[in-house]
Amino acid sequence: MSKLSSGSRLSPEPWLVRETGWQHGRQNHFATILALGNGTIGARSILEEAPQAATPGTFLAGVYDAAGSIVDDIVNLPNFFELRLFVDSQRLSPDGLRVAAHERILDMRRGVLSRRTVFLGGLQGRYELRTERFVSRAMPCIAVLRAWLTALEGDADLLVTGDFGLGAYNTEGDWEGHKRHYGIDEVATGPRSWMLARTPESGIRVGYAWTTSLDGRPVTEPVSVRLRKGRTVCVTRIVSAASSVDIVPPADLRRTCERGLAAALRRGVPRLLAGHERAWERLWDVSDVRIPGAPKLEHAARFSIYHLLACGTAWGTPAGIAAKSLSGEGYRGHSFWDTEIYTLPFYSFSQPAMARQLVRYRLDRLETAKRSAANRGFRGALFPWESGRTGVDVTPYFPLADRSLYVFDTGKYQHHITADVAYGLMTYLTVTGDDSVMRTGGLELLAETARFWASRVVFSKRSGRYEIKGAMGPDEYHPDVDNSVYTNFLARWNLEYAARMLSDFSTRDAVKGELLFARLRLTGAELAEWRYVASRIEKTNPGRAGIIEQFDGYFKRRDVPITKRNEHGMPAWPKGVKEDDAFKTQLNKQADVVLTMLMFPDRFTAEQKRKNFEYYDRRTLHVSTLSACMTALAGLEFGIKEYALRYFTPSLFTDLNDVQGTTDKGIHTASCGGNWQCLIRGFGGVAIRDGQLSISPRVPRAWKSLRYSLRWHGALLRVTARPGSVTVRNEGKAATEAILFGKPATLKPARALRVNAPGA
Ligand code: IFM
Repeated sequence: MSKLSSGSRLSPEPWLVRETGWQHGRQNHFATILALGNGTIGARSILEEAPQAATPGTFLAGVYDAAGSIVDDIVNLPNFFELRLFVDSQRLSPDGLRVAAHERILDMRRGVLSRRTVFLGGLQGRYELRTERFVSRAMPCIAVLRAWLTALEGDADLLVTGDFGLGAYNTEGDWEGHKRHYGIDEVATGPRSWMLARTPESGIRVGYAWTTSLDGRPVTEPVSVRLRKGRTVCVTRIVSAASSVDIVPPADLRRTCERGLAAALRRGVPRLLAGHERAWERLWDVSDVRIPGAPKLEHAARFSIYHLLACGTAWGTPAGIAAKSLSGEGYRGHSFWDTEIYTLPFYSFSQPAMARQLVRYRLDRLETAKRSAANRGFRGALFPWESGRTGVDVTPYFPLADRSLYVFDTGKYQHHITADVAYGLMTYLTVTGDDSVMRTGGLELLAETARFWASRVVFSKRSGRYEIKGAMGPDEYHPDVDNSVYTNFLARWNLEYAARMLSDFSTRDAVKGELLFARLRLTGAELAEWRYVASRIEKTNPGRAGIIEQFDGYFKRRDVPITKRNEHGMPAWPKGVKEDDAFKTQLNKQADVVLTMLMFPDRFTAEQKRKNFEYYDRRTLHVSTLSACMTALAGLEFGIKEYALRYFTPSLFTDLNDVQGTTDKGIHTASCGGNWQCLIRGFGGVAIRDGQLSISPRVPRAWKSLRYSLRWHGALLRVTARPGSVTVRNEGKAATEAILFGKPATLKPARALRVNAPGA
């Protein structure tokens, strides 16, 4: 048993997330927030006995299937953390026994979930069950569960089976019913059991190898033992799981799983645990954020970061990060613009190897995006609004009574995803300086996304400008609109950036440039065309009193005041308007104009930012968890602090407090990434100005300080921001330039530099 569970070295509270007391109705919320993962394996933390109505979730990154469903689902696989323990013939579970005490603790620092439950009932009164589990951060395919059972009041008969249910199913998509996305090809039980499964539609192979032991002896078939009063027995399960997404050729899958299991058994649980803890320690060393004067905020911030780390991987698994990470079936495990605009800044600044993998996920799907553009009659590449295994758009649709198909508007109109993907590439490149991605597909991606926009715009004789018709910005209440500000800005940026990067490349290396241009059938004239189109894309309409119209005709829609707030301090839905009718109004799900100003701060004046922020705040319901974090960040960057604080706290507690009521389906990773941006960009004052790192913190007095680390072009920078000053220590090997409170500074290796805020 680890030191933590024995209670001798309890981690300090700021690292713990607790479930105290058994609440049947909240079990799926806790299953999400206590979820474990290493980026390759994700496991929802339902109780080991899988009580009724629990929604288990065991996922391997990249394993999707569409059999029985309209689009890819991330496959819900057998839950290897399930335990079948029977005491005096009764299943040890809250379904049949009373729960006298129950607590689970996720130690975010170590990525370990521990549990203590005292059951009441059966013949001999009280039984104590303690468990500890982790998904190894050091070995991508390994998961470990240990359970200790003690009969507290008298002897009891214990029956342990070594197996777990092999019949998991997916439930996302109400109208499709339960879906079993794999069939078992082979299964063998013994001291070392294994199973091989296959997904029917996508043909992915999945393998597990595992052992279950009771006090060190393998459980090959159900074992009965007499449990003496006060004596503790220990059940250990070690699992090795992998899929053909990673293991090529798939024929090696069984061997790979067995080899993984053998290696884990050789190490033994204490060493596996120690290696796992060290790996988490290394991640936290760079990714942790400290707010000494605001422990509750620090705790919630750490929670966001924990979940970002739990779904990130640098192991090369060819998968993206899903909107709900690997912690639930929500959104069927699909990736959205959430990756590039919300989470990639965290990974780029904190775990660049994980960021690189996300960039690769898109680069590797460029050909599919090109086909998708062609299918819709455009040139270049159109990235999918929802992306799964192949990069084909997997936005759901469903059949209507008249046999037509209802396709979600989001997939039809949110073409801004294509520019978001290019923007994500820029973020990664600017922060890490790793231009190898440009030479291995990045430049091509920029060229094809620019081509898409050049063919997506239409020339208006009336205005003499290029327009983007039939689009949808991030505000999903207004589909099929013309000249969405966010879309137009991003398209313009995409065209300009692609032209600049490609012409810089060919200027730097004429020979390689020529080869690249030839391969892409690209000419200087095409770059000039992109620049021309970009300079003439319909400008935002600064209508009444400098307020920018979110899209053509927005001002003509009904203006409905938001007057009430809910218990989380978020706007309450105005009476008399149905959600389906929101498109007829100026009510927003999230504020596109504010987000645009945040992404292109230099294109707007301070007054424009304030006015537009206030105008749209009065009309934005923040129904998406992607909204509050960005609004808080905009509030900080635009100097409207009172708003920033109003939205920052509810956003930080999105999943801990289940602010939107959807956390049972999985963690909102975009919100986690947005919270990190709010802390580091907003309060920590980190910005990129003309490719340079700039740090001008805005730390509230009550926080005393904000401490964080950044990776910037390979250097590791430790930042201590205080109200009125910033100290940066460069732990890299080379000097690095930065702008601190507006002043250029050289950060020398192994030295700390302190700069005071002007006037401090
Ligand atoms: O990408 C988001 C979208 O902006 C709002 N609905 C949820 C999606 C996934 O998080």
